Amino acid sequence: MMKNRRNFLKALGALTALPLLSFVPEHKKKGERYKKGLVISTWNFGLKANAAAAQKFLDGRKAVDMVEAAGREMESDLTELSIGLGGLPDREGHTTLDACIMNHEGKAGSVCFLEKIMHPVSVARAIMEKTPHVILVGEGAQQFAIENGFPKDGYVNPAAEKAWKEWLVKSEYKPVINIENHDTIGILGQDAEGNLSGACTTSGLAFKMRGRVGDSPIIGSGLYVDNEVGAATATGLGETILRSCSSFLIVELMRGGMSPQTACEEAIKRLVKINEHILKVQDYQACFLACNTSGEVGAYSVHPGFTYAIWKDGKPEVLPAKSLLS
Ligand code: SD4
Repeated sequence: MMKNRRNFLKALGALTALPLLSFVPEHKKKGERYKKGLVISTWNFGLKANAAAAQKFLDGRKAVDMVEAAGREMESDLTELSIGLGGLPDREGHTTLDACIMNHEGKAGSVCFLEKIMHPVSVARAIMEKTPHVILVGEGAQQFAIENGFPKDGYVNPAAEKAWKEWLVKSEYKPVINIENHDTIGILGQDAEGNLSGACTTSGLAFKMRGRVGDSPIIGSGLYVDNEVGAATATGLGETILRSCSSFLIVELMRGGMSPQTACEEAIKRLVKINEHILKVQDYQACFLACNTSGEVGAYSVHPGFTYAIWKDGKPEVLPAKSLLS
């Protein structure tokens, strides 16, 4: 009787262990963290940003330094129409900036609707490191930036001003997909200890309503990092991404066992579903980029045309992402 009971319990134990075993997340099965240096960022211009991050890696710096350097590199380019002070303005002619950063300890900082400050990504980092808060916006964010040594800068990009004046003629607001005026930069980096960080910086949608904030500075939408699992970032029409908390979703899907590629694909399908009553899928673009702790990478978008830059094992490359629609 006793022996039968023992056998029964043993069999039961084996049975219950089976499904558990089959649900061991992929990143745990592989075990090893990637430590040879990884930087991925959105769009072709990510190549330049990655080079700045790679230099930090080679100097022995942390992932958070790598991603911040990449963001700053793009913000310093005042000819860039979608990032930093050179970015296209809102419908009233003001360039307003959104950025965020998240490190391997789950600390995050974000700045929204910031005006006349050259390096929003560094302001976001200062918020993360020097305040008990996560997000500062507008006037308060600018005040914090100035108090923390970021100079006020009234630069106006003549090309952005000209485009705004042309837009004013019709004042038609149309979020255009892809085209060649690249977009937001989202950067994910992994350092020599295998730790992950991410950053995102943008001037947001061109000719947006004054005060509009997109997904890019919102932790969980435009960026998310969980050092146990992986990281994700987004670009595209922010409203679609905000409604679906995409970067957090991608990390959670990876936690459940999906590869970064499958997680990005699943998150795009979810985004399209969530937005189906609001927008026609032909009318917007959304794009995701992700990596896990083992250094595997995924990228996917709604429409073709999304590219990403990768720096891995010392090799820089730009690659096209697959897309849901053709
Ligand atoms: C926003 N996601 O403000 C940003 C813009 C962008 O591709 O990434 N466009 O909505």
